[in-house]
Amino acid sequence: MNESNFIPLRSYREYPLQEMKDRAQAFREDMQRRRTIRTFSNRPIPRKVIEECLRTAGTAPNGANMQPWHFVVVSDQDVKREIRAGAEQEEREFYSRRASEEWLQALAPLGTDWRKPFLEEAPYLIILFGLRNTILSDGKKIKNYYVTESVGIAAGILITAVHNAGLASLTHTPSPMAFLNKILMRPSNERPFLVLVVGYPLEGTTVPDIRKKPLEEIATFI
Ligand code: IYR
Repeated sequence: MNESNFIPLRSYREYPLQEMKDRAQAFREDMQRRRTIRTFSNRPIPRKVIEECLRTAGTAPNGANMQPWHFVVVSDQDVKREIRAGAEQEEREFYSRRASEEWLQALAPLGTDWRKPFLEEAPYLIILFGLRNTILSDGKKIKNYYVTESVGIAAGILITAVHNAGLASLTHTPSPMAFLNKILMRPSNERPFLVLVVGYPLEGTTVPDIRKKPLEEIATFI
């Protein structure tokens, strides 16, 4: 029934302690440069770069290795326009009716509103879907576990990979997102998780002057 096949771990690499510290610090410094942007240049990006970033995202640890995700990469201008129209329709509702006063206040420092021109301007939109179930090769349908956690981890790795390649991104979550299934013709067992907008920053891009919490605030060592 449950066949497992174990092979020796060959890919693991241990670093000397000093190198371990240096690498941890260097990576932290590089990640600290990452900023979410909302104004993108339309400069093209080689598809190969996006493919590599998606392969990297696909390495994410996940529930029972079912890899319950699907990435739809949109560069077609007409599809981008449709996605923008769908997102703006939902966002108009969000900003004028759905969001509470408290939520709008929390968003105020980010300067966001219902307009989403970046959905047409950026060269790539990557839509992450979580697969609620998987169809096995024998046609059997099985339920996936930890889908949200799995796709969330894959999203984090994708964002990191995109940054590492020297590109910028925006994590966009129009809500609700069912319009994405329709436009992208994805089946109902696939639930949109987020839209990752990827590209070069537009010249003169500004970002809100906000900080990350210090370590003492986000971590406890016991
Ligand atoms: N989805 C909306 C609102 C929004 C919500 C959160 I929480 C943000 O961090 C940013 C935006 C929008 O995209 O404008």
